[in-house]
Amino acid sequence: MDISKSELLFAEAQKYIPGGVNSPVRAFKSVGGTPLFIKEGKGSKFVDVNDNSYIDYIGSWGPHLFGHNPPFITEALEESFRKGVSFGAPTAIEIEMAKIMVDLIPSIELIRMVNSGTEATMSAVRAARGYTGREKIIKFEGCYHGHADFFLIKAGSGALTFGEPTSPGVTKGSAADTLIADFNDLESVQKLADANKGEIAAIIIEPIAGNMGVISSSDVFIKGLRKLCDDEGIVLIFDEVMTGFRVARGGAQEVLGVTPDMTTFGKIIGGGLPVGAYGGKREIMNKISPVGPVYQAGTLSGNPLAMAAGYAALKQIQDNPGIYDSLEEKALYLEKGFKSNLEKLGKNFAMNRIGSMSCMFFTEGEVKNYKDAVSSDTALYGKYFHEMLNHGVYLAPAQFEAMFISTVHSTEDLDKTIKAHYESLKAVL
Ligand code: KE4
Repeated sequence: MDISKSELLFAEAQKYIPGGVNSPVRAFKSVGGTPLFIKEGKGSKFVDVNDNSYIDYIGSWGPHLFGHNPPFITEALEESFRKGVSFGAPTAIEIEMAKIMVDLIPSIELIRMVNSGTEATMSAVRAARGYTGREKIIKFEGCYHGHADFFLIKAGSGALTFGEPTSPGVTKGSAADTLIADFNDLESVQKLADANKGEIAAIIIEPIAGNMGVISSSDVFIKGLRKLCDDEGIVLIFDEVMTGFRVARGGAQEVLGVTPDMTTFGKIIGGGLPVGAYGGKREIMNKISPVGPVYQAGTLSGNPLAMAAGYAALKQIQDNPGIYDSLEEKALYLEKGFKSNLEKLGKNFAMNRIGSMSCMFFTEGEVKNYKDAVSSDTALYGKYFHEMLNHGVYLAPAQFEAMFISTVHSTEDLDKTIKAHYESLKAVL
């Protein structure tokens, strides 16, 4: 496959941008080879600068629930940008956006728009610290909550992929208040709570993790976590930047049947534009400036252009709850195809899937926690990734990520992907 134009652009990009990319996971570092420069997307596919077309399963790392450039989002953008893209003053569409989020997520009483998932999670933690007057937080090894200093300790996603789960540049001071527990291990949380009585402001978790590959909380664990937070007066924050409006209309909190005190969002709620949000109980959110003393701000927060795209996406979700049945059908079809291939090849690689978010791990047996996940053969994943690319299927360029299906992935796309999956595994095994 000719990728010469991407090679030229990548060489040029590295002269001006660290690693030639504006976000590390795009650099293909863990799978090797040259990152493909994409020039346009349409529906379930996008095309690189050498006009190679791919069925896209990253969907911009989650935002494209409806595929690339769905008409209702492009039309909303066209109508909006002619009136001005940002005013730095309140606009009516910000109320519509907040209202629809409150309507769709029962645990949200008040919500604040920001510009990324990172901003959402760091602001939620600050709100919890301001509300409780406590300083420590608990996060889980392998979970990724964006790149705020105090999260980059044993983090997932790119931090895990590049083997720097604890990033240089994060000071001992900012790391000191971050305690690490083990995902799906309630005892590891209880131990930290007992050892830090009355000092823990919040526990932040990806209730269905997507940054160490896909791993769901067990029922016992997540319900135990809710009870522990109630008993200890700890704010429970669900980081649903990836799972919000992805795994169900009500997100992971609907799938798991557990109500957090706060939730963070991103990705899908921006319809592909930079939007994040954090929200939850009124008594916590009323701590946020200007109504409360906890400061948080953003020049472009809630700007009308991003709100237009995000609102169009959420309106589509609100008006068409049936899309989640269709997403489930497509994802189940693909999962069955993959599992049948694995059987034919005599491999029982772990496959975890919740709704239209899934991951196949290059390790045999079940993957139920971080330790299981990191037993995966990442080198083999890299070879598989490139084989799939050569078959016109674009997956996450790293084992510890998720694969996303959109409402516009056709049966033809899925059949082509299942075939490519079989050929690729046969070639690398
Ligand atoms: P952003 O700041 O990248 O918008 O969101 C950070 C974030 C927070 N919480 C969760 C659960 C997330 O998955 C993310 C971002 N996800 C990664 C993909 N695993 C973004 C891809 C990238 O870093 O380029």
